[in-house]
Amino acid sequence: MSTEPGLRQRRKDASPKNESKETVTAGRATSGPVSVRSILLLSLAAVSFYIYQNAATVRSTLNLWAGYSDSAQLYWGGEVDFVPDLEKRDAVGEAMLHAWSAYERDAMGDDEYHPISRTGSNLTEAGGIGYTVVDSIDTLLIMGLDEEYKRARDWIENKLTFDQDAKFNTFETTIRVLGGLLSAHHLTDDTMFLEKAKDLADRIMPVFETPSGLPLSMVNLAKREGVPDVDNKGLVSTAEVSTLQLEFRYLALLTDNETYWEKAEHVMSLIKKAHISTGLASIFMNPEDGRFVLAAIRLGSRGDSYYEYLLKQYLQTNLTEVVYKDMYDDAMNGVHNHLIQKSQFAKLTYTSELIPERNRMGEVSWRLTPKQDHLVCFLGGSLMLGAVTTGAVTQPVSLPPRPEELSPQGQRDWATGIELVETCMRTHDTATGLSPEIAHFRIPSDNMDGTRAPHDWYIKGDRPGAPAPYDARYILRPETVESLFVAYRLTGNPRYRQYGWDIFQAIEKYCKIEGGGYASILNVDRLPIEHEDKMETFFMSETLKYLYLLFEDVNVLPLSKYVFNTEAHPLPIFHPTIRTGFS
Ligand code: DMJ
Repeated sequence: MSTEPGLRQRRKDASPKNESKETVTAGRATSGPVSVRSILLLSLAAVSFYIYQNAATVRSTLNLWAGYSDSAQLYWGGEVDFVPDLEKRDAVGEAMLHAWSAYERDAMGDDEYHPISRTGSNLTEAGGIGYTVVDSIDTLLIMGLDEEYKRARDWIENKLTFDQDAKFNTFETTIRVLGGLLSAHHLTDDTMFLEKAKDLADRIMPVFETPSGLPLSMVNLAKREGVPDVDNKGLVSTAEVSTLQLEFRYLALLTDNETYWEKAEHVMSLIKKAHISTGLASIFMNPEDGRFVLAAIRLGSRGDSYYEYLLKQYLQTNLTEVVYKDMYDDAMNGVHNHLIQKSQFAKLTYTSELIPERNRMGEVSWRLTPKQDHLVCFLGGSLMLGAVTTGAVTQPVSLPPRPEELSPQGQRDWATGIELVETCMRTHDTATGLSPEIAHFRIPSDNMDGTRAPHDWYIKGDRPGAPAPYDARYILRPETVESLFVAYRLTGNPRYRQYGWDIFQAIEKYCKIEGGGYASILNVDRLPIEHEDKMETFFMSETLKYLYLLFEDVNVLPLSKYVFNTEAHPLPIFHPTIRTGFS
């Protein structure tokens, strides 16, 4: 896929690094009056402390000096730079090789990898389903890692079987494995991938056999049976049922089998029918009656990719299915009216959650909770992409878009998208430069004054000496770099590359395991760091892919021709031959 020679080829050609070894001659300290030196040191300490306490303010002041006024940030008028940065791209490629080689050495074929113990494990005792191999294979292809790709392909052809008598998560299996196979098929035209994809999809299809047609959360792949999620009383999560559509629709196109399309599309018609008046969706639905149940409303876990796929279904079929534009626009109005907030001090744009509460009379009220999952960081890029498509008054819009090319809603979404990307970057203002799993934004009622928390946000439960709370982890998630990739492709603004590079450097510094692979860390705001022995499959599938593409030639996988599924597997945009069955 690269327009440049593959990474292996480039590595052979690479000349030794020109490392300049600066010799510093330590001079003797000038023996000035002690008091002057002390004053200088004290002032330096005071300035450093002020910068630490007021990182966001200092950063915005520096941005203003550098010419990034608020409006300039929104409609980038600076130099548009779409030139590939091959050195940085290849550094990310080397990271992929470091991750993949360790997995291949220690755990080839296993679903998951543990880089510290150098072991692999499977999701169930029945056996693996190619979770890591299939999730990573298109990244190997895109990066030109041809030998690794060939071995991965051979493993899929000869060793992978979906005949596993155990229950697997419907959504995760679809986005990682079915999505990975479809993407590999598209990039190579190799029918082996399509055959495997059909086999897997046919084993998943029985999940749709419920009274409503909403798919069950789990599936037994050997028995071809949907299995209810007893932990959640048989309910299904909204994001999970509504994040299968890109994959099943593309499979329908490739196989001419409309059933895949119809089953997946029926879910969307149910969601439209069950419509909550705000345009938002609660995070659980009932597969018996196809309705929403009273539950939290949020853009984070169990909600996130519902919003993502509303837009992407509209994009996948080349802006032809207006029903998805309407549903997406409605949802984004709900997001703006109910979930978007400004932080107390630095006025950062963030998203909150709505939690339902019942009083003794059974009446429901909604509590606004200022909690933003790292997962929500997909939204910045998504809003920007929506602004130049559903929010455009002309097609195609310029890159970057001019305000007059966008509708009022498009302008609103563009602005919010850019602001959310900035906020997600501010959640990287931690000891490691990495963002936590969950950030809580400060509100007056939380009794956190400025002396206890230096930021507009904090990590709940993070106390000196106490074990790291769940919220403090960084598990190699992709959402911020996903948005940086989209923001860069739509603007050519080099600041997004710089942000991506900063995150990549932090990953290299704190998550890289010398013996091979990368590991999650338990607390992004504590040094020295502690690792957790796990490299999530989305690190190779998404995080490294988006970082690589951030520095790659923009003609590789252009957003005008591709939609990325929620696991970063690129699927082509096409013109549908099947008509939308609902409006
Ligand atoms: C991925 O599996 C997908 O991006 C999903 O939509 C959300 N969670 C992970 C990555 O964080």
